[in-house]
Amino acid sequence: MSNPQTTSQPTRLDVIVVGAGFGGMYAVYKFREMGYDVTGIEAGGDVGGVWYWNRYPGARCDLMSVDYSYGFSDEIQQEWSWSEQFAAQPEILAYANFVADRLDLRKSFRFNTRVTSAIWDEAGKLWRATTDRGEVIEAPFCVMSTGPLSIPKDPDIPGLDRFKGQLLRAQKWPHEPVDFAGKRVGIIGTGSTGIQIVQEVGRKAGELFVFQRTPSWTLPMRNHDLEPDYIAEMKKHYPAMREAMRMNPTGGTRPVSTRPFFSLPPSQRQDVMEHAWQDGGHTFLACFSDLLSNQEANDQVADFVRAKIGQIVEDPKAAEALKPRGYPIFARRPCLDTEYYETYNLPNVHLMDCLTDPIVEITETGIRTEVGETELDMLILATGYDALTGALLAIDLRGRDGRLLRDKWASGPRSFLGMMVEGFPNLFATSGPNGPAALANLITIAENDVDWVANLIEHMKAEGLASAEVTKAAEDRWMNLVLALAERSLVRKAKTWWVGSNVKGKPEGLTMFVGGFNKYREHCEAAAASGYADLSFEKALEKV
Ligand code: NA7
Repeated sequence: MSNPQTTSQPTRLDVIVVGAGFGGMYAVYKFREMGYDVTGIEAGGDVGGVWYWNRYPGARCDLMSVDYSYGFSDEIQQEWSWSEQFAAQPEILAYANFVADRLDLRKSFRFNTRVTSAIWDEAGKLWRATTDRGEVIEAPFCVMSTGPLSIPKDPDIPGLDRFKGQLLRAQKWPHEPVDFAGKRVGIIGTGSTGIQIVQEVGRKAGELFVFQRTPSWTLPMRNHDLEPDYIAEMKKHYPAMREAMRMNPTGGTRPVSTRPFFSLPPSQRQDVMEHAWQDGGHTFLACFSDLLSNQEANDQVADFVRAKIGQIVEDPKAAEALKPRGYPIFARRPCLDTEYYETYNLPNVHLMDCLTDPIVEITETGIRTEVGETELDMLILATGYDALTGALLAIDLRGRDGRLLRDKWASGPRSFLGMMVEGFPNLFATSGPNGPAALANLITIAENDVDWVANLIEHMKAEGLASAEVTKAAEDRWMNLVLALAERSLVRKAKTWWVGSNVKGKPEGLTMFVGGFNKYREHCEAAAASGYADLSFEKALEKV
């Protein structure tokens, strides 16, 4: 690989990979192992993707650590041992670094470099990517592993740039420790990120003011250390476990129930819900099959969880404000917490209910709501992301005939399997917006997608094909399926980043594949088994 200086001559590769999160890391490894000249381009300073940036206190994955890890290398899964059931960000980042060291990945990446444009050259049958360092890189294949959560979104509140105190963004957290002791800290946002921060910072700050607009559903995580015996057992059975994950709608090991809620008598339902609450994690979803399709069943679980909130939070007014209403439980990403609700029983933690007293502006010294101003030394933004499509659309991506992806997706993302877009030959996305994306284990999806793309490229090489493009008919067929399944899911009923409603002007709609990872994988396999009948190919002048 030539050096990463600005050059006037384009660098020629076989494959460009964008992103050094878990998808991009595996993609670079896979293509390198296959003998291709591949380089990964990453805006961050090192590997890890979202886990490189999200260093806020309390950052933790809400998937079990043994699930949220690579299965492609038995050496790696045997050598690495997780310390907790749900790993914290430092351990996940350490894992990403371990993998990068173990596979010597960094030599194939350019860090601190952002791809600003990628343009299909029809004559050369290649992608020409430009970076913010002025480099031009050409390759027949371009793989976007840009991640569903990589473009932070500031709140649209006037005055943000006026604040004279310390402003902290959860998604771009400083690498140095932040001291909250004795400080008046405000936080805007109570999604998964805000909840993780509140339960941590509430115990450290002088005063914590939580500006909550929509209360989230959150369930006890019940995290714990992993015992050596458990880890040894896992390692013994990793191959079977990974196979089970591939068969599972979540892409993880948690079993999925086949028992509808109302198939049990009321007292047994109550017992099962109590067990799920005590067990922690996403056990509710392992207990009932229809919580995302049967509104009545969903309502009963929602009532159960609201009652729990009322039992934990001592101040009745705060308890009421913390109870989510008006949208189904699990239709927003269900958060997992550790004594989040208990945090509101601390005398220094104050819930600021923005539904009854909306934020008007951010001032030099704090936050002004309709009722008055709260003075702050520090303000934390946990206001989410321009998710799923944000990172792809941030790049000036032009396909055949100069067609812009932004134009094609003006009414929402459309693709085949979340991986290929009609009009954009040889461009691939891993964990793309029309696959299972946020609804299943992203590492399982990324491995599936990278393998699928790798197999396609091998097929093209064997057949002497220069370009592959999904047909419009196949893309339409996939999107019809995605949208028909979405129509039946309660997930579309909440206003969230899952449906794009958190970003002003973004087209709204549930465009993820809600049929489960296992079904998604079957569709991917069928597409390959058909000899890629959904794609049109062009012959190569010379083999790649
Ligand atoms: P989320 O889940 O999108 O949460 C963002 C939060 O920020 C949410 O509570 C929003 O309230 C709040 N927000 C955004 N803008 C405003 C304004 N202007 N005023 C008040 N509150 C605001 O992002 P997270 O980072 O927490 O989680 C993203 C994913 O990461 C999560 O689902 C997991 O998969 C991991 P709103 O709901 O819009 O009323």
